[in-house]
Amino acid sequence: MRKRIFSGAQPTGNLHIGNYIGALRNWAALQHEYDSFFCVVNLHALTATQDPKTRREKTREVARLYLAAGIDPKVSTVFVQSDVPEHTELTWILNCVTRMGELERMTQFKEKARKQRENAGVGLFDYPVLMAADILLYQTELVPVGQDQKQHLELTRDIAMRFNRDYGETFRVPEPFISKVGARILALDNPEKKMSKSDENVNGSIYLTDDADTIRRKFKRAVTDSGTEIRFDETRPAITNLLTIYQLLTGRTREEIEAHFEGKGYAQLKSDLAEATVEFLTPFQERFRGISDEELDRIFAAGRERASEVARATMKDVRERVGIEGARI
Ligand code: AQP
Repeated sequence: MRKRIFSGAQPTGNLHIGNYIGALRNWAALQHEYDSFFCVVNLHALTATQDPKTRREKTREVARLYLAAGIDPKVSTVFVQSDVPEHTELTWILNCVTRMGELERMTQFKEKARKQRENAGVGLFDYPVLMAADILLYQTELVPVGQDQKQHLELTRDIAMRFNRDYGETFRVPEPFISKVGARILALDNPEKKMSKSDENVNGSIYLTDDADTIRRKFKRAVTDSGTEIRFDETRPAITNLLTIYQLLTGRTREEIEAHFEGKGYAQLKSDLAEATVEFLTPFQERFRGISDEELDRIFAAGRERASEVARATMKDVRERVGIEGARI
């Protein structure tokens, strides 16, 4: 039996190269080694303001981006979260073993709630429990995510261990898979924060659907550090961020890259990085556009069937463990 991985992205906006480098790229690489489940987490997207039509369209767009990134639906299970109602059922049960204090400590909630002020919803607060349900439902061993999801993963592990302790061995306790390089791609306009879909300033992110001119313009405007040398240096986050994107999109080593840019200026780095990104995204976007609606419908239907099979088996066990299997004595 192959070990299992689960991961997902929210269809809340345009996926950016941070999502690709921190998550999708690893999913595509790991899928041949693991029994893989990749979900478009549209129930998570309900925590953000979005009209239903856009949410529907973005759900399909995100799945197309998974496929364009190399996720092979013949190898991996690709599905939509709301197609498998066990996600919400398990969330309720896990809510009852999760502490308020644990959720209050989640930094993503604190940051997002600060932006939404008094309008922050209960769903936003409960987001990490839905995420725990997503993962535990599939008896997941490994969760490939970006650095920003590490805290949520730790909470998922705590919830699984507490449930297992209280009700008996039920869930596998998952491990995070966070790559050493590229797990936190920074915003181009502000290297103090991560590249983010929900960022109001679109110039901070390179979206996977951006055209060549937009990519060139955004990199040209990117913030740099003081100094002139072009090398990987943690004390200079803006340049290191640009070099990391270059490294991961071209597959060149750090040594090769530093040698290539020796004696050159920031303008050259930005221009070479823009061309490397265009070169990477051109075939990516062709694949994205080449996926028909019919093909996507077939992928979702097959994904729903396979995901439901696993989810139902876990929920049957969970219901029995907690004593809510109904009057079927
Ligand atoms: N800047 C990033 N660098 C590396 N990885 C990242 N991820 C997100 N931002 C970066 C990873 O992408 C996966 C999907 O993200 P998500 O849909 O769960 O959304 P998120 O983590 O909340 O971050 P986003 O995409 O910027 O969205 P918003 O702005 O809505 O919060 C995850 O594995 C994530 O770690």
